Amino acid sequence: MKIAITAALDAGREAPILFRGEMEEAFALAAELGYDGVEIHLQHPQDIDRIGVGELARRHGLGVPTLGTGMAAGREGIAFSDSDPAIRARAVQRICSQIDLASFLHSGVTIGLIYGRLGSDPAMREEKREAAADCLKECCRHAEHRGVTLFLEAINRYEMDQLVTLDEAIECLQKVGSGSLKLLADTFHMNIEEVDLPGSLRRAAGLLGHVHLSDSNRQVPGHGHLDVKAVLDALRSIRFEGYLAFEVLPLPDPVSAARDGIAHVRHLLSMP
Ligand SMILES: [Mn+2]
Repeated sequence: MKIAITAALDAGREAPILFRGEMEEAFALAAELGYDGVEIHLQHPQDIDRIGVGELARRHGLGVPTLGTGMAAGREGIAFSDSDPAIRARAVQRICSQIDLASFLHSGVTIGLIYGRLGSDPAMREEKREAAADCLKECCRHAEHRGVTLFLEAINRYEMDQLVTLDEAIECLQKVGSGSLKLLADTFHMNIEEVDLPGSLRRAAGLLGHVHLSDSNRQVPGHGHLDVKAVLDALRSIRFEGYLAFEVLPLPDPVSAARDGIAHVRHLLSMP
């Protein structure tokens, strides 16, 4: 299993992004502390200099496991489930341009908040559910063409009202049925929604492509009360070989968090 920090040029105080600032600094910090990659969160693909970032990754020997896309949903209100077809088209267009960037960086693309909510009107829920799945299918076709993997994320009920558990996300993934679509398990959301974290991860065997690893309080592993060892053991048992990305609050400060998180996880991974 490989370990990544999360980084963004800028992010709100409450956003679970470990490092905020220039990509040069993010990659240098990740390399210095022994990480394997940097997960980049960005609103628009053109927000970063893709040639420069590709060069940074090569120079430091780091991967870019995935591009986080939730900012576009949060800041612009675009989503796959929107009842307005023009807004759905903008969301699909944004993800397709993220796929183009991911193809250049040998990265993946996360589909989280941009999948969108169903809302409270029962008459609209089924229609919105179908619309979101259709948007995802369209993005999968582009991803297949570009050789990029999309990671569909299950998100807790306070932020989303569909694909809340891993089982629900798996059902959607199987319905869409694309070789370019994998599951993203986020332990913060799972800690709220799942009955049994290791059991849910084992049911995702073969479908899981990426993990957002954070403790119960959205801090780095080891700073809360999640049974991180049990999560890592379950991932080992399903032979998960992707990235564990620390999608966490930068507490008490980014450098201490990055140092503590990797030390804790490497220690647990070294245990039988
Ligand atoms: Mn996440």
